[in-house]
Amino acid sequence: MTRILSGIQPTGGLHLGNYLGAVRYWVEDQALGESFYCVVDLHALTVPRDPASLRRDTTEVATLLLAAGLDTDACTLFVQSHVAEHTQLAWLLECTASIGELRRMTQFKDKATKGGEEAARVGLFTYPTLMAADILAYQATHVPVGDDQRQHLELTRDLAERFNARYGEVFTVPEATIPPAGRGARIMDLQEPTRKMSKSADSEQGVIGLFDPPEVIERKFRRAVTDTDDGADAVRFDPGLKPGVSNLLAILAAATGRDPTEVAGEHRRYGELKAAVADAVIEMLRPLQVRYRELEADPAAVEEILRAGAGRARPVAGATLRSAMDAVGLLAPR
Ligand code: AQP
Repeated sequence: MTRILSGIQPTGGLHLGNYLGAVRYWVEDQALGESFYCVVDLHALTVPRDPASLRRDTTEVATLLLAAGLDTDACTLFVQSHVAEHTQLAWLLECTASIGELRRMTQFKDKATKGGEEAARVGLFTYPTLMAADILAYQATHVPVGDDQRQHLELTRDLAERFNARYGEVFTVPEATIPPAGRGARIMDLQEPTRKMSKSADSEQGVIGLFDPPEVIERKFRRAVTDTDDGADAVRFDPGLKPGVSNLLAILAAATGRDPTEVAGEHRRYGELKAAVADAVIEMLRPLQVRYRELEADPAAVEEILRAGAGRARPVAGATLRSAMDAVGLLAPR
């Protein structure tokens, strides 16, 4: 049976990369099997966060996921910290992972380097084991994520296999479902097309926010960094040699459900391509933005959905936690 699990951080300002790399697939695939989606608020604490903004962002992201099309008749939507089993299971996985393998996580290296490793929070280091617990607690078979999460998914698989080999079959070993390259797997920053579009980018100019109004989207695409040659064949999909143009083509392809090379054949000039991408993204985001405005008017309804979601998630995660505790020799509470 297909069991889907994925999560998103309430880090404020969800962007086009989050949507095209993950959220859109959550919506498309929510009815393929049993699906669980969570707002991973505990992960947000791995870097400094203002409590009021974390609270606000958690509701905002949940509302946005509903606006994007998650249907609670088809899937379970909840907040990670509302299901305590995640952190309990994370401890068992911390005692399965090694310091060496966590040290190899590139996301830790990137983020820890920014403020200096000595000052980095321990949670930033151990967060991949919590992510593994999020996934393994639901015996997920498939985890739809962007390409940047590939390494964390590999770690999750390794931990599941190691735990099963040591203590007996407890966990399903999950597969990452990553969009095809050039179709949303890794959307790049419009100003720095060799870096992924990210919530923590230094400047907002290269990041398309899901709430950006049409004129802002147009302006950001118009100013997108393209590559310097502007010959007749300048518009072509070649991420290695032409990262800026290829990113625009990948966004257009992902937004219109086509292939980036096919899309490239339809545009001769950068300006024309930029206008076409902006139009496609504006049209794609319009219904989401309209629906968001409707849903945000009733935060109590969203809170109720999250409460009910946690109620559905808890027994599933609880059953896995009890099996894992039993397997390692802990006296599982009756
Ligand atoms: N640029 C991207 N292209 C494609 N997919 C992406 N994702 C993130 N950025 C891109 C995918 O979105 C999902 C949710 O991401 P997240 O918020 O849980 O974590 P993140 O990867 O840390 O997101 P950011 O925006 O990059 O935040 P910061 O700046 O804090 O690191 C995941 O499935 C992710 O793959």
